[in-house]
Amino acid sequence: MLANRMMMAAAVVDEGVDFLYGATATANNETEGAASNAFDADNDTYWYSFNASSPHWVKAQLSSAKTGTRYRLRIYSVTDYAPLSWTILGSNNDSDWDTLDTITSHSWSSIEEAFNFSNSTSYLYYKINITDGSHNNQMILREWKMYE
Ligand SMILES: [Ca+2]
Repeated sequence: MLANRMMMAAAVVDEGVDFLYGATATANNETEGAASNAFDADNDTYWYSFNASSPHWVKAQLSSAKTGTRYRLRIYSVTDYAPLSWTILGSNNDSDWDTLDTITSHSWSSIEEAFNFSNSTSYLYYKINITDGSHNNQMILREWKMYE
């Protein structure tokens, strides 16, 4: 029994600390939901870009640079206001951006999914740039978490 429990525990990914939590947040549009709602560890609050043209984006400014390699997105629903194509970008000057992950025409199986990417550079800024979604002029993210 104990051995089974230990095996189950080992199968769970230890993601560590979500370093986007509490980040200084900005977005292309915050008409119906503040950008900071994507970084408050509350699944009930969300960033909502409303009646805004694509791309929709949210940017996090950190107090110290972090080397992200994994992130989680929690969306509104798998069919409504869902991001379908996006890039994850990193910057240290809020001007020059490196593309860290590119997702195209994603098919959501759950309202929260995790994505991994290879990266060995620390960044002070992270941005998700959403180029396609289930609603062209609206976009919602409940949470965007990232881990080293
Ligand atoms: Ca939230």
